[in-house]
Amino acid sequence: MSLPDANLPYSFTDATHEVTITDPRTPSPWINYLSNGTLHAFVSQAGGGLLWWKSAYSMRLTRYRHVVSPMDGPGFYLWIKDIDGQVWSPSWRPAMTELEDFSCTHRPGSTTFRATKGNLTAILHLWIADDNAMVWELDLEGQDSEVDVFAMVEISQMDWSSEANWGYYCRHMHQVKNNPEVGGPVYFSHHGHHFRLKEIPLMALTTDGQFDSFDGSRDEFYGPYGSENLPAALTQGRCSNSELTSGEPCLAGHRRITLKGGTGHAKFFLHLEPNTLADFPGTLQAAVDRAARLRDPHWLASQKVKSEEWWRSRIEAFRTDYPDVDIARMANTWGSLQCIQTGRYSRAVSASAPGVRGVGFRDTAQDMVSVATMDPGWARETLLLLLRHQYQDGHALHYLYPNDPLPPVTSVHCDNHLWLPFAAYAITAESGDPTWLSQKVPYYDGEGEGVTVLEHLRQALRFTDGNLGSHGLPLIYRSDWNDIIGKFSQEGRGESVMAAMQYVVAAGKVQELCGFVGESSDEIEAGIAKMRQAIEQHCWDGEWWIRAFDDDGHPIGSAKNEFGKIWLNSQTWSVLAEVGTREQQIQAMDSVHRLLGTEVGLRKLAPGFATYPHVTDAFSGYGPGCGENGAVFCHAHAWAVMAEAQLGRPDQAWKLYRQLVPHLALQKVGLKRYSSEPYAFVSNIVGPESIHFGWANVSQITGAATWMHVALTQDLLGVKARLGGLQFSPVLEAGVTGYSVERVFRGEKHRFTV
Ligand code: IFM
Repeated sequence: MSLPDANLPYSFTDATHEVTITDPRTPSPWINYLSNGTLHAFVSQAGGGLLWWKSAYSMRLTRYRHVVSPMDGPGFYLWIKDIDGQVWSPSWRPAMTELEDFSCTHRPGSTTFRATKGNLTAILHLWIADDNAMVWELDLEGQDSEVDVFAMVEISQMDWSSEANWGYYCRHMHQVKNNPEVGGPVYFSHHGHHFRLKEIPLMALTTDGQFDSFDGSRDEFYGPYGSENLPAALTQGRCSNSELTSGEPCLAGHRRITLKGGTGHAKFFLHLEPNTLADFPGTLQAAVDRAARLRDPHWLASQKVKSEEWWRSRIEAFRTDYPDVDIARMANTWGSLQCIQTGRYSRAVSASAPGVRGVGFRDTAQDMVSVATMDPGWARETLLLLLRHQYQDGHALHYLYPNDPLPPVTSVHCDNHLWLPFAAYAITAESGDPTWLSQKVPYYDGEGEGVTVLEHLRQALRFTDGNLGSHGLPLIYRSDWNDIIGKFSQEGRGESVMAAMQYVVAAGKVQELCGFVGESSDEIEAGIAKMRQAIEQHCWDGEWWIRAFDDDGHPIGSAKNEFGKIWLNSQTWSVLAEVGTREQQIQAMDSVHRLLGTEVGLRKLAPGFATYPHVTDAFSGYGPGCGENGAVFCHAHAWAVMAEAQLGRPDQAWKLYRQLVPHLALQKVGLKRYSSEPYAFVSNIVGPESIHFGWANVSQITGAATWMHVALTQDLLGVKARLGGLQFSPVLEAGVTGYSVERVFRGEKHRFTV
């Protein structure tokens, strides 16, 4: 590990929830998400990014090439040709001209670039309006002169997979035409291979003035062998006014801006109209109307207020003045912001993930635990959606595609359904309203109106009760929370200790909910007692809990094993489930620190399986120290923070929380090696068994977001929503003499002070 970076290329402004990046050459794209709930984008510190509508799988509006080199493009491109003929971009890319000054500021819901070249400063502000538009606001400051500005996006074929498979044919199905009434180039596709053909939106690029030239053909804009750094349009000083009926589309618009009194301004709107095929003339008219609305400065200002208020009200539902700035920053801004992103996108879309993955059942159920604290209505609607994907026998789908007519992933996992009670409890506690528990929801394979929410939860427990192995523990099926655990149960007899412990916690929550509405829970109590006994009787290994039994009843996660002797989750969950004696729980957690601890967090297991890969084992692709096989797994690490807090060991708990704070971890590892954003948790950090130890990867889209935020705000800072009201039980660390928390709960702001 290298020494802390003295000159980090970023800084935080906590009062306004901002991070400002001052060097665009970050080791990987450092992104921000922009959204109005249906139109979404991510944008990197260098202007790379993707715009999509509802589904990042099927409705990708602009193009982004994930995980290719050179990285991070295309995106929301803007070039300036100044009075001296210099070509540059306020986001540095795509021109990549050296800038005298550069910054990119990400904040909830918007990103601002500020760059200076010579006498000219450009400020480009990107956000998404409720009115189905991505808004680019450009302000120029400098001497009075004329400046040529070019805004451009490459258009995708909407569906990630069919673009890859059929793009070379379907390129003949695009059209871009200039439409003076709309006020710019308009794109439409009759993409025959698209499975949502009828919904393909029409897209337009318009502006608050008039375009001097435009392009609809990407290849005309760049020119043959032209580069993103210096497109032909920039060399020419204007676009070619190309329209397109076949080829690679873009929406490009050029304006000559006159700076008067030292300032110049332009706005660009990238907007869409859904369901174009259903009524083409009507859709075109809608685009004309929308463009007119967006050009109205009062309308646009009201849209901006609306957007800012949406983000502010959720982010500021929790505030603390905790004396450690790194902690307060995570609690007040970045923790909750990332929970909103994971709540929205499950684990599907980021600069490295193309969005094809759908909504993970277990992932989203967990994400709703944190979303509930900011927006219980959203969490409730999402949970109802998940319940509609639970089978009558109690188990649930693994992945669903609520935004796409795609077949769901139906593999059976022993944990998916067991996450439902966690979200249901959080939602009920947050609202204090028991009535929704009696709402009827159909089963995925059922008929009629279905059963109540509470009955769905009971049925989830019954599935586990009815599917136990020879030690009385849940049969693993395809996996438990841990994707690779199924490798030990390929003949279907393996059992999961983690799922057993998770069951105990989940059942406890359902039991409380039953009490809340006056229903009996004797059946649940019996189930808990039986499971607890099975764990205590069969799963203690001497110094820690085993993790599973394989098909032949051999323990996995035992000192007797050569690889994977100890696994993190069965130790942490023994504490969360309160199984075994307190001495056993403490001994298990002490073993965790001794055998799984690294400078940057806890490994999921150790030692990593050096037997990988093995041809008969479909799950064994990870090298030791990587991914599921012994990396620091941040999602699982969060449960260790909670476990230590619940054990009443503040020093351990706070140390573990701080280890993963991205800004602190990055400094410890070194910027280049760590690579990911200093303001978002990652899924995993490569462990010490690998030469890449310290590389933080799969950023943004991780269950660590929810659980690290829960660990901090609820288990450490101590504000927990319970069915009976708010509970304040802080876990104080040495040296901290006091702090306050403000928490919006059931419509009122509450203040707690230590
Ligand atoms: O729990 C899973 C999750 O569903 C997908 N990513 C990895 C996690 C751990 O295996």
